[in-house]
Amino acid sequence: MSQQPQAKFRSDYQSPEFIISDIDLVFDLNDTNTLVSATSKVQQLKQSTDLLLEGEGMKLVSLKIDDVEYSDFTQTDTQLTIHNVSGDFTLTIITEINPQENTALEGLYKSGDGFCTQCEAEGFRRITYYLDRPDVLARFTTKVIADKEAYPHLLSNGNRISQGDLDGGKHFVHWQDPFPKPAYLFALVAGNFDVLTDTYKTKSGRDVALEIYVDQGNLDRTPHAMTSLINSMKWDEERFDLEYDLDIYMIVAVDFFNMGAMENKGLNVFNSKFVLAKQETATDTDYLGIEAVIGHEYFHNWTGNRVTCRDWFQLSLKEGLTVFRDQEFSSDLGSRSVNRINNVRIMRGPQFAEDASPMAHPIRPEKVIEMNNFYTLTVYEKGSEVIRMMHTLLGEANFQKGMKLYFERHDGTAATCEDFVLAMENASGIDLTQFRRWYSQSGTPVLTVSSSYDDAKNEYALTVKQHTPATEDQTDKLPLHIPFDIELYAQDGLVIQLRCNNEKVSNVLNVTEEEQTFIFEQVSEKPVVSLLREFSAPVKLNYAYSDEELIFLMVHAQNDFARWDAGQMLLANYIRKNIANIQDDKELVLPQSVVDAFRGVLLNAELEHAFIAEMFVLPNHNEITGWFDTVDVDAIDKALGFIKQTLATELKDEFSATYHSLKQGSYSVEHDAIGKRALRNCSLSYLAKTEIGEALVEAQYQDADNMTDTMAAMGAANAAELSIRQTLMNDFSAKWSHDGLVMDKWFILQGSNPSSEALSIIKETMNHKAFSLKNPNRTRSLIGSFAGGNAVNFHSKTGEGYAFLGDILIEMNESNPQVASRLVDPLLKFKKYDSDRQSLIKAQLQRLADLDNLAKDLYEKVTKALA
Ligand code: B3K
Ligand code: ZN
Repeated sequence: MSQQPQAKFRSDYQSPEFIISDIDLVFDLNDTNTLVSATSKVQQLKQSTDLLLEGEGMKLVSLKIDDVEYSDFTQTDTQLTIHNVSGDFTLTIITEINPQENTALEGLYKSGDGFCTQCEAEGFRRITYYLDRPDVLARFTTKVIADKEAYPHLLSNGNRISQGDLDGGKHFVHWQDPFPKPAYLFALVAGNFDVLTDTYKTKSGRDVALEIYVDQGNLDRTPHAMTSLINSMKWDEERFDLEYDLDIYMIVAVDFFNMGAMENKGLNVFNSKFVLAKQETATDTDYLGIEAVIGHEYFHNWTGNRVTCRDWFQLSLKEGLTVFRDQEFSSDLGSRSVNRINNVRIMRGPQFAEDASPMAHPIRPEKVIEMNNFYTLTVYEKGSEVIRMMHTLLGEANFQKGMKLYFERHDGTAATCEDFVLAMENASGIDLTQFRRWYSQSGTPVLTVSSSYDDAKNEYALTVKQHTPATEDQTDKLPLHIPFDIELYAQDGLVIQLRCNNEKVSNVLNVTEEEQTFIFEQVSEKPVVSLLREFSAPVKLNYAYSDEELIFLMVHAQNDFARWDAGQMLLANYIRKNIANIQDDKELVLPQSVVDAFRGVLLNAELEHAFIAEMFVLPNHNEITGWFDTVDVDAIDKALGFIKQTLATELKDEFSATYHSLKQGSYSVEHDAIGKRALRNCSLSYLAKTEIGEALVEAQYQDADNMTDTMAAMGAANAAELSIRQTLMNDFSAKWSHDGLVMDKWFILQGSNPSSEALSIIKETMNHKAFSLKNPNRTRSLIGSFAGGNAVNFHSKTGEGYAFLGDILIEMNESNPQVASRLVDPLLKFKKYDSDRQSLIKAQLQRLADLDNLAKDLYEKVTKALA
């Protein structure tokens, strides 16, 4: 490395020395040389007479103060300092940028034939020199000029105030956003699109124009996004009493995008993956993902845009809260238990893994080199769990009072996580002093619980110990305030009311100390306890459940989540046991009682179909990795294979009956129809492991009239390594090669191919005409699924998997460091593996560290891992 990137610390926050209240932007769009003129009203707030502006990768064409050329400035690669300025003044800067060459997809870039922007976190500084920090809020006007034929649609934030034709075949549209905003919420899009329009009447009676812009020819894949948007607007009014505030809401789908989507004020830019869907091209999971992401970006309009973040360390203020809101939205519209199960899987798998990795950080990080590295599962998903815990502690009514107070206090400003907690505390009167530690402490707490029953006194005691192991960023951990939701059951399955000190008490226990004992009275028989119901806190639970107790809970627990969790714990016990058996060369076991418990679930007509399907999803490789200090990749794979095979063989008749009974007529995305397909396809994935599988898979592939069923057939063939696999793969590729978004599904199957030939097939696949490392979706599908979802092949003892990823990362370090920095994650966790694998992985990290142009995204992660 030539120059070492510098870290920023949360504790160093200083309010701005200058602010910008208004900015007028003019863009003259050209592929390789776009001119940007920015006229800002600047105000000096502190003593300093040096105005420091951020700016990277562009040419400064001219600089004026109060309309007069000004030359008293100095420049570095990343900053422009204007000297000797004070009071109020107008600053006009003209810069030249090259969108065509912008492969990092930050700032202004070309996606296909169109132009678009991505400014969060620090992309605006690639457009013009600016106070690019979230606590500087300005009113923006934006005039976009471009060739009229190539770019008939010119979009930016806010409302259209004028438009017209210009010389040379150009035209312009002028936009004004009345809401002051930080630069990261700025957006511009230009292109030739098809548009789906609709209107929404807000509950106070205002009409909002809704417009979804997609590449030409894609209009038939747009209605679901529109429905999701309308549902989001309605839901936010009903549940949070929040209304939309502009006259127009636009969504643009683009093919080249580093993340899912972006909540720019009034003009969301979306990865086309989260907009486009029709039954022939999108799976049910895609449909649900679109609903969730459209909701998420819409909900940001209040939690993120109207109240934004003071500094980037506060990112979870908007992200944790908005994820909580989108999870509630999906749960209110669909199945609450299935949503909860899937969110908990993300926590227990990749989030727990992140918290145990060199990148461990609290939901409000203390130290950042590259902000884009902190759009993490910890900030988002654990951040949402922290909001959820407050919701659990306060209850819905108090939580909503807290939201009201938060908006009363902070609307139109840039706030902190502390501001949010204080509003919740003040509105509810509930003391959150200790709870605040969740914001500053990283790592996953472990709750170790033991119980005893005193039949002379009719008392049941639960002793709860909490311990948070040291993480790479933080050694000393304090006890947290953990809402611990429990329930007691009598042998007949009836719920036992919890009583302490002669009073009924809530199911949510307040665990606040390192060790605490809760004694429950009037418990007339030895109960079965259901612990950590609804995953009431993001912790690991240790409790010595017997098989009988877990099977009891699978049948009798009052809520679906607790039943699912009991099933998962039962499976976990046998996965662990069989991993040990494999290592000790012993026979593998899955008792009949366990098989019968799962048979009971499959045959239970009272359960939701989608829920039954979830019961049969085994913990995945990544989640299991988290249970061990040192991982035996091959043993995990064998143990999982054995359990899947045993359930498939033993329950073949039941799966077969389920499969045949759930065939549906016409396709619909109603939740019930999705549930039926989920269970039918879950049955297929098990049946694929039996002798009747191949024929069923082939027939389903041929008959399918929707992508869910097609992919289920292909996924089953892939996972079970059926001989039909290659035929199906060829057929699919011949049919869909023209459509990158659909081909992503095929690339994922190639990347996660369990065959020992996988790596050479993947290398060959990189030459497929639909593949390109320049497109983040393609890259994530093929390379991401290999590194993150094909453990046996990626961790092959030869080290070839690691070297392959190393090569890709070296290439992407230059073209798109943000995407490279996501792909590197599996390499960071090398401490989990045996010493041979550790040195092979470290050699790849070292190759990266030795690059003299290592981008700060990778620099931050690689140096942390190697430290
Ligand atoms: N706020 C954006 C994420 C921006 C990521 C920048 N690297 C999307 C979202 O969370 O809604
Ligand atoms: Zn978000």
